[in-house]
Formats: sequence, C-alpha cells, structure tokens
Amino acid sequence: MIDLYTWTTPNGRKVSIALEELGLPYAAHSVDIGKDEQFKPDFLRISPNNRIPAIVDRDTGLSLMESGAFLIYLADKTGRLLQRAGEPRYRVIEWLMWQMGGPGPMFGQVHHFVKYNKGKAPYAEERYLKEAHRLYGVLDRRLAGRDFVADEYSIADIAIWPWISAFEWQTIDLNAYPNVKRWYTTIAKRPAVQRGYKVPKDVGEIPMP
Ligand SMILES: N[C@@H](CCC(=O)N[C@@H](CS)C(=O)NCC(=O)O)C(=O)O
Repeated sequence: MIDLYTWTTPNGRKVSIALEELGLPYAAHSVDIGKDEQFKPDFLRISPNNRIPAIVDRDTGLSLMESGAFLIYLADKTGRLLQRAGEPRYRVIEWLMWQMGGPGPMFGQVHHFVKYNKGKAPYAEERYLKEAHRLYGVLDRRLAGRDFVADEYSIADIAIWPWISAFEWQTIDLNAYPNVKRWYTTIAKRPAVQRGYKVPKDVGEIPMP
C-alpha cells in the first residue's frame, strides 16, 4: 500500500496516474497548497522541500519526495513502465528528466505569470511563453512518427502529459503542435489516466483540444 500526498496539480496527477496504470493499491491524502498545508510539520517530515507530491511505501517504510524519483521507484517496484536496463531505460529517464527540468518549472512560471498574474510582468510573460513554445516544439519533433516519447508508453509520458493537459492555461493552441495533439488525445482516453486525473478530487473533465 502506498500513501500518496498530493493536490490537484500536474505534479500531483502524474503520480496518481502512474499508480492507477500500475494497479498499485494506494491511499490519496490531500495537501491543499492553496491553504499552505505543504508547510505543516507532519508533511515536512515526508517532503523536506515542502512540495507535493510525496509518497510513503507502507511495505518498506520508505518515504520519498520529488515525483521523478518516485516514479522510477514505483516502476522498478512493479517492473512496468520503465525497462530494467540498457538504452531503453535511459531513454525513458532522459525524457523524464526533460519534464522535471523543462515543462515542470517553465510551464509552472507560465501559469503564474500568464494565467494568475497577467499584465503584471510583461518581461516574465514573454520569457516563459517563449520557453513554453520552444518546449512544445521539442516535444512535437520528438513525437513525429512515434507513439510515445521513448520506445513504449512509460513514466516519461505519464510525467509530461499532465503538464500538457493545462494547455489552455498556457494559451497554447495544440493544433500548432499536431504530434503533441495526437499523443495527448490518445493518452487522455486511457481509463487509468481518466481515474488518476481526478485524484485527490474531481475538479472537472480532462481538457480536450
Ligand atoms: N520537482 C518537484 C516539484 C513539486 C512542485 O513544484 N509542487 C508544487 C505543486 S505542482 C507545490 O507543491 N507547490 C507548493 C508551493 O509552491 O509552496 C516534483 O516534481 O515533485
């Protein structure tokens, strides 16, 4: 049994989607970051960086912060969504790290400046939107002629997908990125993705282009 500490954000959803895909039993615990619950001392013990998501594996007692780290852990625990060795494994980790260092922090800034604080910082809006378009371009080129970012559907797709699901917040027209659009809509139809999207609570349907 996995305890998942999460909220209704892309970083949270990538873990609930992975848990649903892997069929691992889990209990979701809400950490409302709008109410600063991520700063409570109990949560700090599990997530020293005060950020969701985090997990505790009751089988092993291991607690982990940083979704990239525990997506690898969960995949290794089950032997699924990440190959055991060789180039295919590192290709998945490569694109997982691309999400952790690229779309995660950059799209997060787009949400901050373009959706929530529009008009307050034109330089930041321009900078992060330009970076978002560059990253969408990278992903679109990667997906040209292929179904998934690595060899098979993997934790890398699962990590990237929830960030693309906020394309409306990012003012991105997915028609400009046809390979991303095809990949996004295919993954959106997976039952595990639809279930994981609504954890820890249902705040609406998956946005479709
Ligand atoms: N690299 C971290 C990022 C986690 C992160 O930024 N989480 C956000 C929500 S998506 C958060 O907890 N924000 C709370 C805050 O800014 O205080 C991961 O992937 O786990």
